Formats: sequence, C-alpha cells, structure tokens
Amino acid sequence: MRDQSFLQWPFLEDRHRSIASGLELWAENNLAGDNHHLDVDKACRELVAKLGEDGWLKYTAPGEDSGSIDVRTLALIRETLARHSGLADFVFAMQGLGAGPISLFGDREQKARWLPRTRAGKTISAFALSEPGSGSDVANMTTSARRDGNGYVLDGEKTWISNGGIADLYVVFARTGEAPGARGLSAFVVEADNPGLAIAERIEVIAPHPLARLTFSNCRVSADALIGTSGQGFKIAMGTLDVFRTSVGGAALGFARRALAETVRRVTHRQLFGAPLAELQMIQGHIADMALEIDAAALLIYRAAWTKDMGAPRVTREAAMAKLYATEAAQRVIDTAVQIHGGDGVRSGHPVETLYREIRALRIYEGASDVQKVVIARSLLAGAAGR
Ligand code: COS
Repeated sequence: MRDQSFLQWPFLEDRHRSIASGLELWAENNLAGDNHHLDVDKACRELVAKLGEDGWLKYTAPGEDSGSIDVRTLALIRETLARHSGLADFVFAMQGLGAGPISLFGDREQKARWLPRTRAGKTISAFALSEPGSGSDVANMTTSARRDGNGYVLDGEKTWISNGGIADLYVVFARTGEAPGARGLSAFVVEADNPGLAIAERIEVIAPHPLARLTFSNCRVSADALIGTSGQGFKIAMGTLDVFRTSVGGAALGFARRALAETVRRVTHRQLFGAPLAELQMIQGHIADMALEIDAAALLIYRAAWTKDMGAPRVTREAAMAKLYATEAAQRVIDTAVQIHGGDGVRSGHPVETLYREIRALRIYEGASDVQKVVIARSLLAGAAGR
C-alpha cells in the first residue's frame, strides 16, 4: 500500500488532495506501460495533447488575470506523473517552464495570445537559456539581441534546449547590453517558424526526450516579443527557475517513491536463504534509509512550495534546497533499489533501470547541484555580512 500520509501535511489543502487523487486515476488509465517509446517526439506530442485535453496543463500557467502559479500543485502533479512515466512528467514540466516567463512576467496581450494555447496542449513551449559557453554562468551568455527599427535581431546559439525540435514557441534569453553581465539581458518570445531560427542538432541522452541545439542567425522579432522590460532578462530567468526548481524536486520525489514501491514489492516476494528478503536486517536498514530520505525530500519540497504560494517574494534558497536534496536523495534511493533488485535492476526496461537513467539529468538541469550549493551558501553569507 502506497504511503499517502504526506497528503495530510499542513502544507497541502483539500484542493491539492483532490488533484492528487484525480491525477492518480488519470495516470493509471492513461500511462500504464508508458516508458518505452520508439518515437519520442511523437509520444511527447501525444502526451501534450492528452494532458491538455484532459485539463492537467491548466496548472502549468495561471489564468490571464492571475500572476502566480500554485507551486504545490506543480510539485504534486510532477511527483504523481513521475511515479508513472518520466516522459509524462517531462512534458508537463516543460510546458510550464517554457511558458513560465510569459505567465510570470508577460503582459496581458502576451498572456492572452499564448497561455490558452499552452494550457490546451495546442502549442508546445521551450525555455532557451543555456549556451555552449554558459550553462551555469547565465550572466555570461553571448547570444545577442540588437535593437533594429521596430524590433530586435537575435544572433547566437542555445543548447540543451528541452522540447527543442518539437516546440512551437521558444522563450529566448539574449544580451541586449543595457549593462555588463546579469543586468544586460532580455527575454523574447520567438516562434519556431521565425526565419533565422534553426534546429542545428538534435541531442540524444540516456533518458530520451526531445533536446536540441538552436542557432539564431539574423533572426528578427518584433518589439512585442520582448517579455517585461529590456535588461530584466536575468531576473526573469531566475524568477522562473525559483518557481520551477521546486517542481524538479517533485519529479525526483516521484521517481524515488516509485523506486521504493518497486523495492518493497521485490523484498516481500523474493526469497533468499529460505525467507523473504524483507526479513534480513540489512535490507530493512536500506528500506528505512530510503523512506527517511523520501520524507526529508518531501518536507523540503512542500516547505518551498508552500512558502512561495503564501506570497514570499523570493524563495531562491528554499527552492535550491528542495531541488538539491530531492534530486541527490532520489539518486541514492534509486541506486539502492537497483542494488536490491540484483540483475533485474540493470535489465533494460525494468522500472528501476529506467528510473536509474531518468533521475540522472535532474541533478544537472535547471541548475546543477553544485550551483544550488552556491545559491544556498550565498544567501546565508549575504545575511551574515549585514550583521
Ligand atoms: N530572483 C530575482 N533576482 C535574482 C535572483 C532570483 N532568483 N537571483 C539573482 N537575482 C538578482 C540578484 O539580486 C542580482 O540583482 P542586482 O544586480 O540588482 O543586485 C542579479 O540578479 C545578479 O545576481 P547574482 O550576482 O547572484 O548573479 P550571478 O551571475 O553571480 O549568478 C547563479 C548566480 C550562478 C546562481 C545563476 O547564474 C544560476 O542560477 N545559474 C544556474 C542557471 C541554470 O539553472 N542553468 C540551467 C539552465 S535552465 S535548464
């Protein structure tokens, strides 16, 4: 029996509990055996359409009149989807992250133009921040957007862009040069068929999902493609990541919960030395460690999400702690699950083998674990400097 006691924690409300039970049922009916796709692009497109049609994507972007995304809902949905299908979680998350700068910082027209379509699963979105020379060091990006008449012209390169190749719209961060470093960046909405935007390379990874390197060559966009004000791009990127990083923790938590469930099934069914594996104290020690790490991760995730939902202006440190701990802990939990499964744990297509591949990128994308440590330490050191 799956432990659902966390749903009663005070961070969550009745509406969250009802989303969790509704989505669980939806996932059981729609995602069974959903982890092996010969054509990942097609599978993603179908999942976006299905999640949109059935109303789940509405939680990725708030209504035009609301300025905030319910982070607890994001985390809970990612946790639930990730337990069933890494690709479904990916699709949901990227639809939110891609549209995030518009829903959090866009103007009324931009929201009205794009969000109904991303929420319906009719437009696929992508967040184009990283570059070959600046993944962790965002302020060092070189893609440029130069003012030209009544618009901007973008030149440069972006890489590791999730949904790259299947997205209809890209939110692209580029240097507009108001000031050096972080203060001279801006964010733009660029449609996939905009002349000058090209998919230069599709990138294959250990847990397949659409990923690409993009080039911008004399790529002209109109002035209304600018999100927020020019020079605000770094804060838009970081503000969006503050919301979505907690949900990466949610996905890791879903993977870890699935690994624990598979392990409990394994140790209660598998006989060793004349008794179920579960009777060995060494196995019980592993199960206890897994459960403890899962609850600790969940507490950090729902603490960060609740703090943001309660109106905190910045949750940079809380989100960094949630993402860092949940992804690292999930890696340990899944590794233990593989070990306890023995040979089956590394058999292609076994659920824990799939989880072992799925979890790895979460410790890297949306700010590697090492960057999260920098963020956490800086926030403490900045506080100490003022005393
Ligand atoms: N929200 C709002 N503003 C923020 C912010 C946040 N979360 N984080 C930083 N800022 C502001 C700072 O307050 C500072 O503002 P002022 O210039 O007004 O003082 C400005 O932005 C620059 O901040 P900072 O000096 O901390 O920037 P750094 O260049 O040192 O970068 C790190 C900080 C490394 C933390 C940042 O680049 C980062 O998060 N990198 C990882 C990026 C990432 O996730 N990449 C993956 C791509 S998405 S898959």
